[in-house]
Amino acid sequence: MLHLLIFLLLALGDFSAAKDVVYNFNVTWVTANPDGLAERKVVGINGQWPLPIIEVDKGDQLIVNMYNGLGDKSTSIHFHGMFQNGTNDMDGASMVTQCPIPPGSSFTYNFTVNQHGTYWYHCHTDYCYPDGYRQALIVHDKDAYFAHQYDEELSVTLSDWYHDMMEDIKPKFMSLYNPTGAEPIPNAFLFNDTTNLSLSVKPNTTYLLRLINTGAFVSQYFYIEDHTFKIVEIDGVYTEPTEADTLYISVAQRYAVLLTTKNTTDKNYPIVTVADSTLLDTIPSDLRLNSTSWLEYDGSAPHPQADITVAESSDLVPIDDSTLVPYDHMPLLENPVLSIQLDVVMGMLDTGKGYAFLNDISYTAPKVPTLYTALSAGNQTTDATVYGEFTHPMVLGHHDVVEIIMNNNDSGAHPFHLHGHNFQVLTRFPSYGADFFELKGGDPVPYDPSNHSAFPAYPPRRDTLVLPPQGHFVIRFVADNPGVWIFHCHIDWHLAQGLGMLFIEAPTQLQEQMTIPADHLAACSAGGIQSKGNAAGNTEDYTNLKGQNVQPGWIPDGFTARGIVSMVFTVLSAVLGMGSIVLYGLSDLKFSSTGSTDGQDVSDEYRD
Ligand SMILES: *[C@@H]1O[C@H](CO)[C@@H](O)[C@H](O)[C@H]1NC(C)=O
Ligand SMILES: *[C@@H]1O[C@H](CO)[C@@H](O)[C@H](O)[C@H]1NC(C)=O
Ligand SMILES: *[C@@H]1O[C@H](CO)[C@@H](O)[C@H](O)[C@H]1NC(C)=O
Ligand SMILES: *[C@@H]1O[C@H](CO)[C@@H](O)[C@H](O)[C@H]1NC(C)=O
Ligand SMILES: *[C@@H]1O[C@H](CO)[C@@H](O)[C@H](O)[C@H]1NC(C)=O
Ligand SMILES: *[C@@H]1O[C@H](CO)[C@@H](O)[C@H](O)[C@H]1NC(C)=O
Ligand SMILES: *[C@@H]1O[C@H](CO)[C@@H](O)[C@H](O)[C@H]1NC(C)=O
Ligand SMILES: *[C@@H]1O[C@H](CO)[C@@H](O)[C@H](O)[C@H]1NC(C)=O
Ligand SMILES: *[C@@H]1O[C@H](CO)[C@@H](O)[C@H](O)[C@H]1NC(C)=O
Ligand SMILES: *[C@@H]1O[C@H](CO)[C@@H](O)[C@H](O)[C@H]1NC(C)=O
Ligand SMILES: *[C@@H]1O[C@H](CO)[C@@H](O)[C@H](O)[C@H]1NC(C)=O
Ligand SMILES: [Cu+2]
Repeated sequence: MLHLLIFLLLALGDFSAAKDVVYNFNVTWVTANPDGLAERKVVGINGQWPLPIIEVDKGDQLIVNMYNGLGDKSTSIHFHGMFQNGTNDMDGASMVTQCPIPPGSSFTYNFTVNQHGTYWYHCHTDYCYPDGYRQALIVHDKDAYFAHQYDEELSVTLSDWYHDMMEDIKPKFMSLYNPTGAEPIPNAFLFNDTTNLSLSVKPNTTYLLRLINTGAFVSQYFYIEDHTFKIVEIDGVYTEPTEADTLYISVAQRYAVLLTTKNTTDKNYPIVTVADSTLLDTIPSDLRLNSTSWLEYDGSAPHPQADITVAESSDLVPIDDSTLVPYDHMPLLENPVLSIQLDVVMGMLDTGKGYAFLNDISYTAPKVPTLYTALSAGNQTTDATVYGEFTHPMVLGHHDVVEIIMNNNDSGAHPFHLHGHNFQVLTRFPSYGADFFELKGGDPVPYDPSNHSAFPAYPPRRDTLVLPPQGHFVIRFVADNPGVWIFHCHIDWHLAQGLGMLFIEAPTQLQEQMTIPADHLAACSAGGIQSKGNAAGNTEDYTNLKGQNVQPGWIPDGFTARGIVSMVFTVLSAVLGMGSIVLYGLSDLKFSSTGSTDGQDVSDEYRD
């Protein structure tokens, strides 16, 4: 009787009842030439690239049946920004919530989408999405507060683009020849996976324009000449409508804006995207940092190039996302139970390569996906030890308010992303705008609890936030989503260098709600990876971490980074009995492992 009642209520209350939305993805290599400059292999789906946009309505069940037809590379899918509440096993992060899916294996992602707004999907396995495996995921919501304020919808991705394959870039990046960890410089910047695109618009019409940075590295500024717009959503969170003319969109961030077109159709207007050149160590003379696309009112009228008046990208003044107000006015979370302070540091270890650290840990993937450790550890699941030292695990209590203080000791901006949650942004220094880069290369200004801007009553929430060079931010969230969630810099190079850590959230509750589907376990077997045991793969004694993957050793006291590089070269030349070194193929040799007496260095494999 009760069931019948509930059924009737559901049926009457909602005319567009939740439905299953099924996608079948056959993932294979295809070729593409999105910038017109170089044809290359990219990851395609069902023989196509650009990839299909996933579109669902709020409340739908999304089912993606994926077959890995790449032949030579493992993969996975992360649905960026989806909370995966109750479905942590569908989060897609390799060696965190699943085994990488080896070639020839199938895997089903299946979860309920109880969110709305602008998201994206991308693979989350050892350097893979910059090869093209990324696209928009849109959750339509007929109940959005602005649903009746627009006529049409447009969605556009921005991204950096490399002409070389990740498998070719990776060994040069994590290499003795790149001890400072300089990030590979993209070859181009794409606007919706192409260049010189015209968006045809009607006059006197309001568009909901969704913008998603699906890049691997570089943030981009966005503006439209002689137009303003109203921000209504950031990272899936509706905001009070806020007028703006310029946005700064880091990789993984999303904005949805209402754009009303002009009443006249005599001109076309440049849509300008400008790459944040402060992130680039060098700027090749042939790299076009700014790109012009067009808001096209009349296809036969001229399409002028953007008139960029500022000399440096950092002179553009974007709206400060930390000042936006969420439409639901969720109040500031008070009295955190746990406050975690993290310092971002970049440096070298004794392999002579560049790494990234939160405090002194460079995230190193475990031998068993951490979710599977949490599920198989019995009552030891709440003991952080079982997850290993180098996954940087932090166990969170169910419903605890958690605060994270991030201090940046590095001169790069880092867009940090938390899986499974939005977080409130309490404060950030310096703020977006003219001063954002003012500390770059100088002394870090860590967060001072006795000297900060007043926390907003209704802090903005999002899932990816930019940490300014040498600056800081403070965020809070509620641990109301049992699961293993990775918190990491979304610059793919930095994640590969270890700029991440794990939250093991309410693992006891997680054990009660989760059973791993058979195809997920089969992916482990097919890849020769255990689906039980602690971080070292020990299934008998979960507190014995012997054999765990470890980060490389510290450079011994008294050695400078420069010294270690020349020592590595000396040792190599001695070992090889050569005066001059043949460069090819040496980049993966290691000369010592002082910090890994009973462990195994996994400096480059499955760090993300
Ligand atoms: C995937 O696509 C490839 C190439 O078109 C094809 O050979 C293969 O049979 C497809 N596999 C599946 C499971 O659809
Ligand atoms: C886009 O325009 C630029 C500059 O006019 C040109 O160099 C480039 O080849 C164009 N891209 C494509 C894909 O045609
Ligand atoms: C998806 O998950 C739901 C809820 O757990 C389940 O009822 C359904 O059978 C699953 N569908 C597929 C295709 O796995
Ligand atoms: C952007 O590209 C996607 C797929 O490639 C397409 O579906 C979408 O319509 C494009 N957006 C615009 C505004 O043209
Ligand atoms: C613009 O559209 C509004 C309603 O959509 C209409 O009232 C108005 O007359 C239009 N203006 C022009 C100049 O077309
Ligand atoms: C278009 O015309 C309408 C009605 O005349 C006016 O209210 C509106 O402000 C105009 N829109 C723009 C963008 O100029
Ligand atoms: C825009 O691009 C042109 C050509 O690459 C360059 O000369 C100019 O400095 C760029 N401006 C900015 C602000 O990046
Ligand atoms: C980061 O910089 C601050 C201020 O200079 C310093 O106190 C702190 O020890 C540094 N953190 C690490 C992990 O090196
Ligand atoms: C965990 O379980 C074991 C046996 O199942 C029991 O002996 C032990 O006391 C439990 N430990 C805790 C901390 O509850
Ligand atoms: C408070 O913090 C700001 C920004 O970090 C700094 O400029 C100022 O000097 C600090 N004031 C005091 C009294 O420490
Ligand atoms: C997850 O769902 C529970 C209710 O089942 C809810 O209390 C909690 O707020 C949700 N968390 C997130 C992050 O969606
Ligand atoms: Cu980073």
